[in-house]
Amino acid sequence: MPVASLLPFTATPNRKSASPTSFRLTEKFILLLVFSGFITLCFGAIFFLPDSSKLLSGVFFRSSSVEAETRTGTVTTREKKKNKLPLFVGKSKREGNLKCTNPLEHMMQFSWDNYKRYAWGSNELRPVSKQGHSSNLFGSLKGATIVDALDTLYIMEMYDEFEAATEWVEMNLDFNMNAEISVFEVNIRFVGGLLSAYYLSGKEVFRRKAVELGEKLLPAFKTPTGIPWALLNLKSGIGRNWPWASGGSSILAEYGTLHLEFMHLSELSGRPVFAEKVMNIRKVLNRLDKPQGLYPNYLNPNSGQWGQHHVSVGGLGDSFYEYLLKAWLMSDKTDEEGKKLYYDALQAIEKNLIRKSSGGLTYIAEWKGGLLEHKMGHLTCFAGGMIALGADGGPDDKTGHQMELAAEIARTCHESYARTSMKLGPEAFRFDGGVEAIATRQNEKYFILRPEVIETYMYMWRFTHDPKYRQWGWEAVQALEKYCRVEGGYSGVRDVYANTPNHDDVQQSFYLAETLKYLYLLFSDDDHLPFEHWVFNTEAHPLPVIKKQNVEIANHLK
Ligand code: DMJ
Repeated sequence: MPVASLLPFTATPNRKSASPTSFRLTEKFILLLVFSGFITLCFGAIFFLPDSSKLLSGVFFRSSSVEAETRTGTVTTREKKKNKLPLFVGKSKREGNLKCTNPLEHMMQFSWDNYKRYAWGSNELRPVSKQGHSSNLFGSLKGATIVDALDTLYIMEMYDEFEAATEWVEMNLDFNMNAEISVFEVNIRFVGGLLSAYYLSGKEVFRRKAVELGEKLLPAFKTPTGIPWALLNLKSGIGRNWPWASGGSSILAEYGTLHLEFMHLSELSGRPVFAEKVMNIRKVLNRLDKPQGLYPNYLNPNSGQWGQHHVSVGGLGDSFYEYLLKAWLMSDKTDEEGKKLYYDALQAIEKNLIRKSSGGLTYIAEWKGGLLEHKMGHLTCFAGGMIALGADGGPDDKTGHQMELAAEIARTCHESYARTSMKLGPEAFRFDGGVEAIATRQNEKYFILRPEVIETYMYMWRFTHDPKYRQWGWEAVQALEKYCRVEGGYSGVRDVYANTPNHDDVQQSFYLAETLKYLYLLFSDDDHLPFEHWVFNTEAHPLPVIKKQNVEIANHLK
């Protein structure tokens, strides 16, 4: 409807008798009034917006020039076009009725509210059937989503929700139970989540609970070699390994992903035992021969010998490599051994596992007794971020080369999303039988809200400020909204190549801990949890760098 037709006098008989000039003046006056009212409203809205929403109007989604020191030199770039990302319309208590809301906060709010409504205290939410869900990873431990989400709530300034979660931890989080748990999963989600919540909020309850849980995990290390069991009964202290693991072995990505949390447990408790346990794992590994410089996924905790020679930078191997690099970074670059182990391992991975497809896509294959399986897992996609994070510390000035490699892996992982109907990536994709970056087996076509691809976009954005990483992140947001959002939360899907989603009915706790947090950070300023001060554990829980001077002071006081 034209504006003029809204004006009350347009149909009055007087209009006909008045001179054209006087009419134009009256119309102009009323139009002026309408416009000035509109402008006043807009300014008012900006003043009353919460800070995080103001970010959206130019800072959160940068639309101005970006000055940055990137891995390829100091550059001043202007983002090519104004970021025209759509805004959500939300009505949460923080948002009021304003249209400008942060979409990631909105998604977090939706995931959290539904978990709270239908599954409060359970480990995870079933968003379709609207009830609680628990996998056997946590035994009868409770509240995985609450503990995993604590820091994301805090970082997104959802303080009321953070308080409710804190109260639940104080009143209900109990480790004194006859529960057989996965040491790795409980460490990365519960210990990691509690440590981050402590460092962000300073609330003593989180420190206390983290140390208490750390102590409960110590019996897992009672093996002839000190390589921990995968599973542990928290009450009896009896451990064992996964029945499916080669020759009763422990798994590289499990026993190799305790280091960051255990170093912090020693920091916070003043008890060296935690650090000693993880440093001993290094010693055992250092004594072993590595085939082609690679680390097999299976290691027998009784004999200290490798099991099957399977090597992977995805499932069963992934976060072991991540923690070598991050151990060095988290030690304020004093852990020289961690540094050497990481760069040596990366060199062996490049030589033996990294390949380029005929279509020009770089991928990381799996290695089975010397033979390559040309398959890359969604889990492996975290490696783009890891290689970018380590790019400027390696020997022989390889920064440029490693940044290129990281960018190529990010591109391949983006392709694995782009080549599906839903624009979400499959669990594993292949580079054989005439396909590239596509899942060919039905049981590899699912997407369970995993974070690794977005994690890599976030690191790549921080180091390059190439706007394509935000664009790719935004594509993922749109796909999540379209295919994974259901009435009661967000759900995984069984086949990303189908046209309509078949939901798996699980809202994984890492969706709140990692996927939404990395998306939020992808669209935040670089000084939000800056990398000089924070290292993310493998569940995206930020842990502070232990500063050199503190270590020196502590040593001096001994
Ligand atoms: C998370 O629990 C962690 O990122 C872990 O290292 C690997 N798998 C999931 C998410 O995909």
